[in-house]
Amino acid sequence: MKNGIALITGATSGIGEACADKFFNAGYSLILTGRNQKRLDELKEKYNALTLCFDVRDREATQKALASIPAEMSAIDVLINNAGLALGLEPEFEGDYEDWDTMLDTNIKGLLTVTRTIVPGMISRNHGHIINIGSVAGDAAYANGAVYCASKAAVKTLTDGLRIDVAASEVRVTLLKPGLVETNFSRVRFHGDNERADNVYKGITPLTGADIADAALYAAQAPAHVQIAEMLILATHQANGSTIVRK
Ligand code: NDP
Ligand code: 8X3
Repeated sequence: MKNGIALITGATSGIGEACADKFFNAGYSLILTGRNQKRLDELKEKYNALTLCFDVRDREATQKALASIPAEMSAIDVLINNAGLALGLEPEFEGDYEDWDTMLDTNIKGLLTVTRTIVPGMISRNHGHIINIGSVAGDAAYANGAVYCASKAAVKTLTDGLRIDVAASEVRVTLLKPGLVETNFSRVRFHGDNERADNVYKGITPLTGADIADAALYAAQAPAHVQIAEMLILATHQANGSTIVRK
């Protein structure tokens, strides 16, 4: 049974990969994107997916890749804007300019380019669902994370704005705000320092990508008149972006 077509950005790892698995098992056909061609080849094989290799920071490459989706796969039902990252953890007055550019260009402008390219088709079909992956980090700044937090606050505002702009249509817009999820996120944040990354998840049972994928699928499968606007999903023993009680 085919449930529809889901396009998931950043599907080569973590939350995006878990969404691919969950949506595939729920009967969706998949369009999966990322920059890691090898991982995309593995996912193509595993899920019989259409895969697109591009960097969301490259607007032209993003538009070109999305324009290459064949007609039979182009009526996208669910877009999961997941590709994103944090880089560095230091005071705002000491942050790395390159890290800042990468976060802002990926988390904000990359998400906007994909949205701007895919949503017009949803509007013209009067059908579709955009699920943006924000973060608890977008609710309030935490120490040494201001730029990442700001990028996710922007995702929250862009999601709210999109929901307003499509409100006359049947298109739905959801923001998922995960807390601590054990993925490659911290390895990326700490530029490959695995020991430092592992410490992020010590003394607490973190969320998994599958936990977030469950929420995404729940939102996507809600009846057509139900719009899950926002979900904050935290690990038990995490109260917000900066309160984590470790055993
Ligand atoms: P991962 O590092 O495991 O996955 C990130 C994914 O994003 C990868 O598939 C990566 O693909 C893709 N990606 C990163 N940069 C780009 C880019 N420039 N162009 C295209 N794809 C890109 O981390 P998570 O799964 O944890 O992160 C997914 C999302 O969830 C992010 O938006 C993150 O901010 C958010 N989030 C994560 C939380 C956590 O605790 N882990 C909590 C809250 C939100 P590739 O390397 O192939 O390009
Ligand atoms: C990722 C969660 O708290 O590490 O967005 O910023 S956190």
